[in-house]
Amino acid sequence: MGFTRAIVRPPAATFADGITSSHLGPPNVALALAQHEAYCRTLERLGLSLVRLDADPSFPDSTFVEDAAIVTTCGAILTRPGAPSRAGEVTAVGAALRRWFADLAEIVAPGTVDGGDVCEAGDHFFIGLSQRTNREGAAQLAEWLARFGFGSSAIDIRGMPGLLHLKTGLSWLGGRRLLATREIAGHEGVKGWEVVLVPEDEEWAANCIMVNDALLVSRGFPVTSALLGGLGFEIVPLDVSEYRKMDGGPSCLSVRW
Ligand code: CIR
Repeated sequence: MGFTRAIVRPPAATFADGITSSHLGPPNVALALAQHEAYCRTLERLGLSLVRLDADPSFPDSTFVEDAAIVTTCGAILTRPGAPSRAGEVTAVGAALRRWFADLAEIVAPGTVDGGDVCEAGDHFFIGLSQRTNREGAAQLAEWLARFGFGSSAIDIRGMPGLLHLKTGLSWLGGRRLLATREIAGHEGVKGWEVVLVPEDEEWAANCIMVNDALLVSRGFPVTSALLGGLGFEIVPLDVSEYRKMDGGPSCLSVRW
């Protein structure tokens, strides 16, 4: 079954005050808003109904809604983001989700989880251990997933430079197939999975999202797009340059179910 809904939230005027390690300079907020609108239109074209939250200037990173919740085919759970400045973001996302998921679960202290560290792959979930997601949070999530019969495996990315979240370097391509950076591909957590390697010098394109039959990929990575197009996907390029400046890729901008 495909996705029918997504939560999105535009960046606020304070967007440039968010956390970043990119050294790409400050984002242009007007351009970020235009890119966000195009992203929303793409999701709508692919058949999704959007829940649009208001921008919140008190949370500069709150456009990255994916980090605040994980939604599965069996239920939803609010995270407890690892960056203290982002902790309050779950309130608005939770309020929106309760309309569809009355018994919303939540990660509790001392656990921390960012949704960007959680890669759904059908009935299996890969959970990244990162600067944002700790062992306690990952264990809580794994236990909650197991209640519905979902499996999970942990992948420690703390020694992998350039990866803020697991999904910065890993995406599900359907079935038993993944797209991953070389380092993640070598991890025992993905053993038994078919891994398509993201081409060298295009590692940023490893974060893509499968929405129904299309694959939403960052624009500007032609080798990756050609590779993925060759696998039979409709490739939909997304302009996310301003989000990249703040360490965010295509998946971060929506919570989909
Ligand atoms: C942060 O550092 O938390 C944000 N500037 C970027 C979050 C990107 N989210 C994601 O990859 N899921």
